[in-house]
Amino acid sequence: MAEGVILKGIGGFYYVKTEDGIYECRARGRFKEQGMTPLVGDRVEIEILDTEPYKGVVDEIFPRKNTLLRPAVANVDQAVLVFAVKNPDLNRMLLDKMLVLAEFAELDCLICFNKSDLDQSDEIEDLQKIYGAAGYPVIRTCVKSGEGVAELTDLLAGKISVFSGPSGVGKSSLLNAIESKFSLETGAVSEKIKRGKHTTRHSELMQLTNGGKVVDTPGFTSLTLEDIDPEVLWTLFPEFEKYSEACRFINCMHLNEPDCGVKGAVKSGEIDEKRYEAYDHIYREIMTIRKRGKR
Ligand SMILES: Nc1nc2c(ncn2[C@@H]2O[C@H](COP(=O)(O)OP(=O)(O)O)[C@@H](O)[C@H]2O)c(=O)[nH]1
Ligand SMILES: [Mg+2]
Ligand SMILES: [Zn+2]
Repeated sequence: MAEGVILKGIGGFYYVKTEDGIYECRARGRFKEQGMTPLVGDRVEIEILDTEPYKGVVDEIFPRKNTLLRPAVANVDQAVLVFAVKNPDLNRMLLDKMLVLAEFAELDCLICFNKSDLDQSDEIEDLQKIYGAAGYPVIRTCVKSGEGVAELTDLLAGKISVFSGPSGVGKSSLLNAIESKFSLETGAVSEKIKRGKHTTRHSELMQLTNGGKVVDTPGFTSLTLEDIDPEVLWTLFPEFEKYSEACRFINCMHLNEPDCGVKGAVKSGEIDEKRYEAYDHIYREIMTIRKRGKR
């Protein structure tokens, strides 16, 4: 017996990394009977069948900390949200939506503002203040100069991370800068769409030298916005919490209520206006989707 982590699953074989090496494993038939599919990221116990070459059987799947649907990965420790300030332009609404979904999935987030070489007006400095105040670690990176790459690498050590963010922000470039052995495809969006659209992709955990593991497929989905109860949406904006103590109403949603501590903090500049706007916007979006669903 040995314990390990599934790095890759393909055609009914699971590649399990253990202390002595990577075992090619089948899974016990009873998993299928139980409707259970081993996932990349699963911590498992295997029975060793052979060591020349390494072959085994997945015997037990340990309880999962979480499960993402797309990419299908278990036990993700953090989402690295990568955005650029320019090329493509920063889409803060998308960033805030991704943060809300990650908070809802109880996934830790790390925000990475890449392409700092294109940041002519010190926008990243302001963003570091805003998102730092919300409690998120924020780093500034540049693949061209190497700025922040070592810092990012350190933050990935020993964890399973998914990289997420719009196309073209430099996710693959950053990973290549972290581990030169990766040689992931990078480049203009239009070029990438042309290539192999129909090739089926199996997610895989790429191993970093420092013990970190990164999912090779960008994105994270487990839930959608309409799964979120609009009444608790505001709790997914961590920086609202302390100001909500000053609200007159205990069930204040910080929208139209009088004497609202959160709106007061927006007015005084303590809460970033755009973060509040994102809250208001997402709230209305959830309400619209829910009303449409009821008809
Ligand atoms: N100026 C600049 N360009 C970058 C930087 N990082 C990546 N790029 C470029 O941005 C484009 C998209 O990068 P890619 O890694 O494919 O983005 P992905 O779609 O997020 O994986 C490529 O042409 C990269 O060379 C950076 O820090 N600065
Ligand atoms: Mg990419
Ligand atoms: Zn309030």
